[in-house]
Amino acid sequence: MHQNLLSAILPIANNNYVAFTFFVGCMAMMAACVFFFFEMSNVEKKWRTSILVSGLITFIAAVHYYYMRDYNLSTGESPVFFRYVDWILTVPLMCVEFYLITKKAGAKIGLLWQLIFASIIMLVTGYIGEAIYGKETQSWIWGLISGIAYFYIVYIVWFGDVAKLASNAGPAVQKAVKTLAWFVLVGWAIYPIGYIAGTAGGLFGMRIWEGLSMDVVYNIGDAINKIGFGLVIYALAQSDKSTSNA
Ligand SMILES: *C/C=C(C)/C=C/C=C(C)/C=C/C1=C(C)CCCC1(C)C
Repeated sequence: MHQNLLSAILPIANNNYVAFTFFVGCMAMMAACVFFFFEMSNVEKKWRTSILVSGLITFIAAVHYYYMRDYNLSTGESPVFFRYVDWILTVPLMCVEFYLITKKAGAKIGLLWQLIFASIIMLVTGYIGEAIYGKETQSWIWGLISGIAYFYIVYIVWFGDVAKLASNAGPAVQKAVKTLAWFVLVGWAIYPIGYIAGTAGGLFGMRIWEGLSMDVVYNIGDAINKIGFGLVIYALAQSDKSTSNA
């Protein structure tokens, strides 16, 4: 038993940098999750649900990283299924964050459903492209459909209802929504790089970034986006606390 455990863990310490990023990713998500749950009591009541959702996002990711790390270590393959189960749970929760923040400025539940619907199209088509057509040239077509849904989310956040509602809100909310919009535009754009690198169809049929590990790219993207998103909301809750009594 100990022998098995050791031989399973050793590759991480040696040169398996893919396994290493799963390992570190798992730890980072756990730590972030503990942080958000404990800090819930340090923010004003109106921000507690937002911080709770940040904690849930990193909790769900921590559990999935625990399994993905194991799966990758024992098979050497991409844990495509766990990856997408994680995303299909956590990305809609990030949409909930946008909704909760802009709700105080009058956001309707329809906006939340619009964001969730677009993110489900983005992820389901991405999953089909990876899990079913990942080794065929046509994978790029699924990536393209997914990309269109992604740009629709970018549009809503930068120019649509999220942006409009934020401009009616206070300066703290305005600033936070702007930062989160940058996360969606730049941070989320990390994912298509992984997809292009890791699928046979590449970019419109062109094979580029072939040497990149899809999992390393996704793991970096997750760490930046899930923890970063949560920290932006935490900073918002903190700054709003200090200005509300002024
Ligand atoms: C915590 C997880 C997050 C924020 C995951 C986000 C995932 C994406 C934005 C994925 C996007 C994709 C494309 C835009 C095209 C290629 C296929 C995907 C699914 C990788």
